[in-house]
Amino acid sequence: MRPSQWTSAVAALAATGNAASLADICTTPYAKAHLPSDSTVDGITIDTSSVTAQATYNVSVSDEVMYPDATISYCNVTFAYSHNGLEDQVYVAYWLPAPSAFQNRFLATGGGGLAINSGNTSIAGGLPYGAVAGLTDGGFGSFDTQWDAVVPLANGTNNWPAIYMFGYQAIHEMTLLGKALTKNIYGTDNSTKLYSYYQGCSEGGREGWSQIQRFPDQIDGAVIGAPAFRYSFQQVQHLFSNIVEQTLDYFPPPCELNEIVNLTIAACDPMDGKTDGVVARTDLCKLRFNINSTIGKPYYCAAEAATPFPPAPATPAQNGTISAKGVEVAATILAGLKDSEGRQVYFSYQPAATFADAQTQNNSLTGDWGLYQSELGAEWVERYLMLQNASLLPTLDGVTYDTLRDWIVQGLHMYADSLQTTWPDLTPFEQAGGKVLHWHGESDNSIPTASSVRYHESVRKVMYGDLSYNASNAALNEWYKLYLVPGAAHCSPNTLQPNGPFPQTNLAVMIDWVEKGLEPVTLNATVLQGEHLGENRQICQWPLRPQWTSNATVEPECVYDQASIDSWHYDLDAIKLPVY
Ligand SMILES: *[C@@H]1O[C@H](CO)[C@@H](O)[C@H](O)[C@H]1NC(C)=O
Ligand SMILES: *[C@@H]1O[C@H](CO)[C@@H](O)[C@H](O)[C@H]1NC(C)=O
Ligand SMILES: *[C@@H]1O[C@H](CO)[C@@H](O)[C@H](O)[C@H]1NC(C)=O
Ligand SMILES: *[C@@H]1O[C@H](CO)[C@@H](O)[C@H](O)[C@H]1NC(C)=O
Ligand SMILES: *[C@@H]1O[C@H](CO)[C@@H](O)[C@H](O)[C@H]1NC(C)=O
Ligand SMILES: *[C@@H]1O[C@H](CO)[C@@H](O)[C@H](O)[C@H]1NC(C)=O
Ligand SMILES: *[C@@H]1O[C@H](CO)[C@@H](O)[C@H](O)[C@H]1NC(C)=O
Ligand SMILES: *[C@@H]1O[C@H](CO)[C@@H](O)[C@H](O)[C@H]1NC(C)=O
Ligand SMILES: *[C@@H]1O[C@H](CO)[C@@H](O)[C@H](O)[C@H]1NC(C)=O
Ligand SMILES: *[C@@H]1O[C@H](CO)[C@@H](O)[C@H](O)[C@H]1NC(C)=O
Ligand SMILES: *[C@@H]1O[C@H](CO)[C@@H](O)[C@H](O)[C@H]1NC(C)=O
Ligand SMILES: *[C@@H]1O[C@H](CO)[C@@H](O)[C@H](O)[C@H]1NC(C)=O
Ligand SMILES: [Ca+2]
Repeated sequence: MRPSQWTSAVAALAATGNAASLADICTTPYAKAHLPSDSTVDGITIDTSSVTAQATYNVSVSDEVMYPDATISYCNVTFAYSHNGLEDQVYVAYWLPAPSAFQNRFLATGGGGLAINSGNTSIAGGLPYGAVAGLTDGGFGSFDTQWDAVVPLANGTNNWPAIYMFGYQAIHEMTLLGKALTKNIYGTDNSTKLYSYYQGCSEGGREGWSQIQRFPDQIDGAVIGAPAFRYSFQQVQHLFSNIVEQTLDYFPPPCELNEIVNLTIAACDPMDGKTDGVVARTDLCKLRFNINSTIGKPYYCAAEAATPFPPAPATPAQNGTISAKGVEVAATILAGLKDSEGRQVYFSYQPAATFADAQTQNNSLTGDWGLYQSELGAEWVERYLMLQNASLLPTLDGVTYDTLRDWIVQGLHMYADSLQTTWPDLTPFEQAGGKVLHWHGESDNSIPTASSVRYHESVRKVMYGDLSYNASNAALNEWYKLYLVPGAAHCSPNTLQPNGPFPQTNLAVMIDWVEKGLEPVTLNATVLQGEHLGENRQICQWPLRPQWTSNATVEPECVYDQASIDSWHYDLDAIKLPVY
């Protein structure tokens, strides 16, 4: 094409709402001319002067766990809007593929911890699939500002708009605006369906459920990992291990608990039928492994520097033998929170997960190990329940299992309609044709794997309670499938179980399901580290559990095992109302 033909081609395409290249659409005037209208979201005003558009070409993304390696080019379009009546400013960012790469897809993304977005990580995951992807800053001040920077407004005064923005509103608005922007930019005609997806893990997983539960028409397919939902329980759970240590008055050197984990992995690995370093059946481990057998075994760890995430202080070299007290701490943590009357309040991580919340602190003055506050748990109580502008509690003195129970109930009262995110009746979403792939690492050390099992079970009972167990699971699994990922840690592969599979291609699987009707049975996964790097694996669909017939077999049989299924369910008899 000669330059003059090029120009007229662009003009012709532009006239129909299309454009020829990434450069053509990636200008501020073009983005401004194709903004969504204010009426896309009730009660907002878009600041047209805030629009930016910047193109990036041929950037490589690699070693991501939520999508395979790729080279992507995109236009980053950002703009701000405000809520009428509030003097706020919310920024959204969208990464748009070149028109030739666009495949009629939109992907909403979320964050992790107290961040409402994942920076440039999750948003890049749409580009390999020709999707526009979006994120929001929640109105918290900048794309890098976390939610806790704006809560409370002052000591004792909650920032309710920010609570609801984080809870569900910001992702909802970003999704509506993103879908409208996408249609405008690419000139999608009204008869062409724009497929809409969500992908996120941890807090990002909770955000995904927050949308499905409230906005049934918004998302065609959601890929949800290890969601931080049942929020009031989940956040207090982070403090439980510290209170076990305080109650039992024993503060294990981290190495002691790490060796208990290593011995647990070694003992429970073969229970799934294949000795490969992966505990694919933590349920059998829970039923059969006696953790007391680790007492007296030696441990040694070299000195280590502090790490920012997960946050952990520096540790000196540790050399000793596993004590009965150390094992009692581990066993009490694994049994889950019980109140002083012995009633179950919540449940814990699976055996073979590391004891991340049980972190103790070396006192360099006394040389002893002592109490440390698990940050997410402590901040939840101090900032969001006590409404104090601080990230740690002043002290854990006097805090008991009953205190933790009461904090859970208090959080339930305060945030049942904003953060809890366990509404179990998904009938509207199901009737709109929505689909969910929900996955959770079986060795997750931050969000109990049983938390996902409980929610799947709650939805099953609420929606299909009049059917038999098998018939109701079959009905539910037609559109909402749960997969427990053998050996996987929190939203990531696990260095302690490197041969485990990881479902890196979830979005591709979901797209095939939504757009081609290819319903997954086992979940596609890949080994992402170690000697089997790159090999394909399949993951069994809940409630079936993996079992290998020999060391040489690559794929498991997916078996029905009632005792195993039962081991995932808890009667939370300390809480006198349904806990979904
Ligand atoms: C991006 O890569 C493609 C294919 O290799 C190449 O044709 C193009 O020139 C590159 N673009 C830029 C801006 O480097
Ligand atoms: C994300 O940001 C990092 C750090 O600035 C940069 O190295 C990386 O290339 C960015 N990724 C993408 C896909 O733009
Ligand atoms: C998109 O561009 C804006 C404005 O330049 C920038 O602040 C933001 O970090 C970018 N977002 C991403 C996810 O790259
Ligand atoms: C909360 O404390 C931080 C310092 O930790 C301070 O920067 C911020 O201004 C305080 N916010 C309020 C509302 O007092
Ligand atoms: C699409 O539908 C909207 C409202 O339903 C209408 O205003 C608009 O003209 C239609 N666009 C096209 C290209 O048909
Ligand atoms: C546990 O095993 C891992 C290797 O799988 C090793 O790096 C670590 O040092 C072990 N921990 C202890 C306490 O021995
Ligand atoms: C499987 O492999 C482990 C070691 O990798 C070995 O100890 C075990 O005997 C093997 N099991 C069978 C049935 O061959
Ligand atoms: C482990 O040992 C403790 C005493 O140290 C005992 O109370 C407990 O019952 C033992 N657990 C098992 C499963 O044997
Ligand atoms: C650990 O302590 C034991 C007994 O004191 C000693 O024999 C061993 O050498 C020590 N190991 C290391 C690595 O320091
Ligand atoms: C704690 O640190 C101090 C100083 O680094 C050291 O002397 C002491 O042995 C450590 N305590 C333990 C239990 O390792
Ligand atoms: C707010 O509460 C925090 C934690 O209790 C305290 O450190 C801070 O000084 C208080 N701020 C004001 C303005 O009172
Ligand atoms: C399944 O995973 C393999 C890598 O293990 C990948 O090559 C393949 O494309 C994936 N299938 C789907 C449907 O995404
Ligand atoms: Ca195994």
